[in-house]
Amino acid sequence: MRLLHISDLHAGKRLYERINRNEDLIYALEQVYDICKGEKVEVLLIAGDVFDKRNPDFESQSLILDFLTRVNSLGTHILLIAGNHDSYDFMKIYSNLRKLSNIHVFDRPKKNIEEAIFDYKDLRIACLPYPDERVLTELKEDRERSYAEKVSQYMKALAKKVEEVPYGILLAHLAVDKAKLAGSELPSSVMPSYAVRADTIPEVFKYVALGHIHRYQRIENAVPKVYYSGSLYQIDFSEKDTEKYANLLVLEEGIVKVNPVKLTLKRRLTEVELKEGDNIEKNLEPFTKENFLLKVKLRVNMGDPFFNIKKERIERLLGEKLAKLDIEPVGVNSVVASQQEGFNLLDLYVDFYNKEYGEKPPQDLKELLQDIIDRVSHETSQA
Ligand SMILES: [Mn+2]
Repeated sequence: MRLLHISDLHAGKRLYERINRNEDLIYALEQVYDICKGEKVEVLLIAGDVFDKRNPDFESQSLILDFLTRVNSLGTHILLIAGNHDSYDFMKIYSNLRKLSNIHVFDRPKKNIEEAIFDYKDLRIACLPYPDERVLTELKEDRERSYAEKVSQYMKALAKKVEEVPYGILLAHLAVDKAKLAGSELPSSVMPSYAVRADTIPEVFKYVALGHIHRYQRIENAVPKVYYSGSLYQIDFSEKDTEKYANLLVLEEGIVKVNPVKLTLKRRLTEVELKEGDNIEKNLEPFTKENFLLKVKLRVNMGDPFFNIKKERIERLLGEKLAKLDIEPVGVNSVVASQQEGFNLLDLYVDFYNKEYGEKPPQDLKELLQDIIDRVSHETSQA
């Protein structure tokens, strides 16, 4: 039997409020659909953060519903839990889908453990939607235990339910300690009392499908196979240059084999730094051909008279591919300094031209510029 584990779809995500990422999500979901079809996946596990916001816009709702119903039409069962970005009450609306399909939505952690269990053939999946601290407290008032301890306790109760079955699986949305965050090799900076200790994940689970952390990884210091499948596309620049996966699980002879399937990206997020004197066209040209979203860091001397021209050239060259232009000023007082040292505009231009084109400007261009400078200084001195 084959299962597929994905998470962190973040439908409705916008970068800098301006760039709608739904086309990146649709591109990824198309691949997920193809895997479900091609590999004859029987159960699709979606480990939370389906939507980016608590009140998703209509376009995002429509694309999610379209995806869920299409996968359902393949005969694949879908298990979906709420993440911290999702609203419990909103996901509760989706839980009605099970009445007319094989789409099973678990909107919040349940007091009655039975309601968190899904059975299918020799498979039993225990579902733990994002355990919000408030909900956790409602389940059991316990001032002695920390948040992480309460979550561990809840996992233990779920584990008891899967003891008797060949394949017990946990589907959860939470932060586990020692997990690596996207875009960083450093371990999770989540407060210790909020990160669930990996060594408290019950070993009775044959596989633990996690959502929350956007970087694909196996949690090494846990006994069972514990995986974050990661987000389906690079959600923001903290995930730049990272690869994305769906985790294909093959259940055979009592064990779960894990086969990550690499996803291709609609748009790759990357960062470019342009230093003073770098050739803008030459440095940005590789990114103009393929599908990128770029953050450009422009280090600029604040006295640079060509600052606006440089900015416009970058904007013109990249068009919609430019997600953000960060200006990093260097040497704020350099204009004053350069004047004191006897630099003039013509020298600055010659210097700039030389750096940009690798040669001195032609004589007639220099004469033209000198003429303009002379006329301007003449006009202004009369004012
Ligand atoms: Mn997320």
